[in-house]
Amino acid sequence: MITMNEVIREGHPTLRKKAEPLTFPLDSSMTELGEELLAFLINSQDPEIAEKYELRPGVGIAAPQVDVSKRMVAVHVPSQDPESSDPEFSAILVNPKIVSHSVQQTCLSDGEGCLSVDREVPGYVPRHKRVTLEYYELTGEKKKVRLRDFPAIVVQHEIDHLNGVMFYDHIDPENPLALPDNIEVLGSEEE
Ligand code: NB4
Ligand code: NI
Repeated sequence: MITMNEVIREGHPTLRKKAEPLTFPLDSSMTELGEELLAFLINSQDPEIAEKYELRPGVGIAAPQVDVSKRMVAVHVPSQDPESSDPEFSAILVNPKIVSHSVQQTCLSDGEGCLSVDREVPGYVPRHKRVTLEYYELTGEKKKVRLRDFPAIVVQHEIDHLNGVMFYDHIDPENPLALPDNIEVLGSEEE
């Protein structure tokens, strides 16, 4: 089981490396890692399990964060509608790629955090509001999905990790709370 002990922190060189693409068929160690990354997110969102294992809640995690420099991430965004039990977007993404995106930008009103960053970094992180994402499932099946708003932001944060980019690289160092033109601020879902 992945816990915070497996998550590498700021300063670790792997977080600044460009991760390697995967080839199919995946070997079982990579399939297992994908499943473990998604299980970590689901566990981290369960208040009892999160407390017991001291997990920070997460909606996304990238393989480089557990020191595996490969292009794989997991995303688990629960439904905004508490009536619905199916998540808004939940997937293990292999070799994910944003193939097109809106000009319109968005950002979370409370900024972003990162499981690999043990401090608060204030400031808006501009993201594309809509993205078209191509990726492969663990089986090798190719997928293409359109995402917007929160799920799109999460996927952009995770793909950045595959390219050695941290969320605060996008914050305006002069004025962290400056809003670029053509940006919409999204009420953060962070509780
Ligand atoms: C990735 C996210 C940071 C901003 C905004 C938020 C949380 C993360 C990092 C965009 C992507 C992890 C991976 C949350 C969270 C909202 C939904 C459902 C019920 C609790 C959960 C809390 F956990 N960030 N954590 N940070 N990262 N919202 N939510 N809620 O996920 O570093 O690279 O369970
Ligand atoms: Ni992160």
